[in-house]
Amino acid sequence: MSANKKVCVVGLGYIGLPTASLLGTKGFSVYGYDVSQRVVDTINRGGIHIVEPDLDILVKSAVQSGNLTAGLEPCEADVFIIAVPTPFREGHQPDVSYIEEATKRIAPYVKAGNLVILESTSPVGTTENVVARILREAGHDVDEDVFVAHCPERVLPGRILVELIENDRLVGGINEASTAKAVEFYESFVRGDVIATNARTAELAKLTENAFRDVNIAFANEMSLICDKEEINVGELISLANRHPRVNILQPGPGVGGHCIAVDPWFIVAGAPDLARLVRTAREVNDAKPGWVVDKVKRVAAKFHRPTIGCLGLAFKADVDDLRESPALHIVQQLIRDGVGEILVSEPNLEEHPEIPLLPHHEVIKKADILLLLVDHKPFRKLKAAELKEKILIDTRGIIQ
Ligand code: SAJ
Repeated sequence: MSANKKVCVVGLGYIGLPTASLLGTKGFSVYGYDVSQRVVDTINRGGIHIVEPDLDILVKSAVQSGNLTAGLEPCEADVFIIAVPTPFREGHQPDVSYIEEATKRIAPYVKAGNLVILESTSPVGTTENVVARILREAGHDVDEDVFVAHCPERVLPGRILVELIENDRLVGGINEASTAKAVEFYESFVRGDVIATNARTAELAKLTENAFRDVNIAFANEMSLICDKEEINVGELISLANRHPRVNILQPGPGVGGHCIAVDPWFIVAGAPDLARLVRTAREVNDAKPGWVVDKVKRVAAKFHRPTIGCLGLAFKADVDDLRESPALHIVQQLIRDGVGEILVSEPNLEEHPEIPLLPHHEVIKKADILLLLVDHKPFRKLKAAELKEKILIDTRGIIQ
């Protein structure tokens, strides 16, 4: 597929905006469609509304070159990329309403020969039963002249721009012609391998990747509870076990957060509730970890008369400002709600939080009786056990030596 093709990216969030700006600097003419006036205005000014390394430079250059514009209505294009959220509803049931709405909105602009790609992480069957179905209902011949494929995004927040180019991509069409069209499109800008499959396999492969990571972290978190009981250092334990050539255990923490790993495994469970026993249990183990941390802090705090508890970190993981599903945030809010001492908080990646006052970390450390390390942000990784020896340290990430 040659450059100068027109691409309409639907949803300018964590995946859509980096993808749109990248394509804009690779010679495509890109139009980003989003429902938020604020997002559209920010991008058209060459600015960004999310934090991601180097994204500001890329968006600015794509906008200044005239290859990226944004608006509140879809437009005609050769390729449509849907990159909208797929959260879950009550009972951990997948919510594909954003995909439905996005497909309905673009349907009047789709023409014969166009390629429609779903990048949003989706339950098995969504590409066929939601996207292709809605296009069919709108009168398009998706078996003949409109091509529909799933190409799940697989980029790690914090490394999005690198991984968009370098990662291998899975491309699964609803038929062979759709797969071939989508492979040709991704091969025009991806350096990793572009691997052809069908839509359902691509959907489940993406869910499987995140569920695998969740299960591995759940194992580490379970070992951390066992080590706490046995008075064994879990970090040392895991690093010793990982010396085995076929063992690779991830790190325990205060729980698993973010909008991907804490969500996507539930889509597997929802599709096969009787079969996905391990996947469900891993989610439960990881979801129980914040409560365990709160209980541990309470047990330690009970030895003081109204202690000052210094909490280091609020984000869902290191070196991001993203608070979605953040276990650190849940823990801090619970400690505040339960009136466990005086809570002081530092989050170096945020200027402010609407409910929780933030302080510089050296101030929090200085005043704290109990220091609760929740996120392994860069400035916290520099802390040494020797300089904190006056404090009672609860290091949920095991980074302070
Ligand atoms: N975490 C641990 N221990 C670890 C690793 C992570 O407790 O050893 C925690 C983190 O602190 C965080 C959560 O897990 O709370 C998730 O963080 P993450 O860095 O593992 O993953 P995400 O959610 O930022 O991105 C994942 C990635 N998936 C995989 O690595 C298989 C990314 O490639 C996907 O594109 C992304 O989900 C997505 O969008 O689905």
